[in-house]
Amino acid sequence: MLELYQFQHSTFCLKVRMVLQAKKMSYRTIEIFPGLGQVNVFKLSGQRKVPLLKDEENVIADSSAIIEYLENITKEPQLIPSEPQESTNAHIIEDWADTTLAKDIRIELVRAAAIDPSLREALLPEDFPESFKGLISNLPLEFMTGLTQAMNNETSNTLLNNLEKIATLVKTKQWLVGNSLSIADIAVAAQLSLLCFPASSGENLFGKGCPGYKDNPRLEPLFQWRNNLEQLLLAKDPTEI
Ligand SMILES: N[C@@H](CCC(=O)N[C@@H](CS)C(=O)NCC(=O)O)C(=O)O
Repeated sequence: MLELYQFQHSTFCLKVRMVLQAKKMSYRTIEIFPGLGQVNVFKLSGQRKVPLLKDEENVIADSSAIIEYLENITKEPQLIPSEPQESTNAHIIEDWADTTLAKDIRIELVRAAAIDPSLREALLPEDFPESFKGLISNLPLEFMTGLTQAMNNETSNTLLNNLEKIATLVKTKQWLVGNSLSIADIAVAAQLSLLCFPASSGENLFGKGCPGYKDNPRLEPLFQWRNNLEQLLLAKDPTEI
């Protein structure tokens, strides 16, 4: 059985789970507690980040490397295009989503959490001790607002512009690259979860997200596209994707 070492709310872990769902592969998740729990990840892989996939004696770190590994063991549906131009485009979009998009969205989430104690509490791991939860959601805000003041608005403008462009695109085209689902769609959709948490994030987070994004009418087609994609991964036969 494949084992996915993960943080429940990590977008990179969600990206790998979406691929496992698309390929209808069975797996079990091993929830890692940030900090101490990562010692185990380090022992297994020589690095501390999740997602980490363990398939018997094979241990693979990094979501993109994991997806390549999964693509090699289960071909259907093919998520890394073989046609050279589509393959290049899919990899470039995946890389953009994993780096620039991921970083800009994390900044927005920190901003949103700084002003919303209930979001801060909901983001804690499900098995986080109840007695500490209140403490964290009531932390003085100076620390987090200090962080957000250090960031200028440039990020928000670029992020919003890029997201609006994708929102316009997905109104008329179902897939970002070519005519079928690819790693490009999955990489972008996974990062979007922090702006507007989908049902799969659990009842504590569902509906929460970042003001200015989750409630922005111009981005509605984008979150709709992301929700449709999640539905499709859950419901469909892999050959129909
Ligand atoms: N490029 C990596 C990024 C993975 C990553 O940044 N993981 C974060 C969780 S979202 C992590 O494990 N952070 C813990 C740490 O840096 O100690 C991938 O695609 O898997």
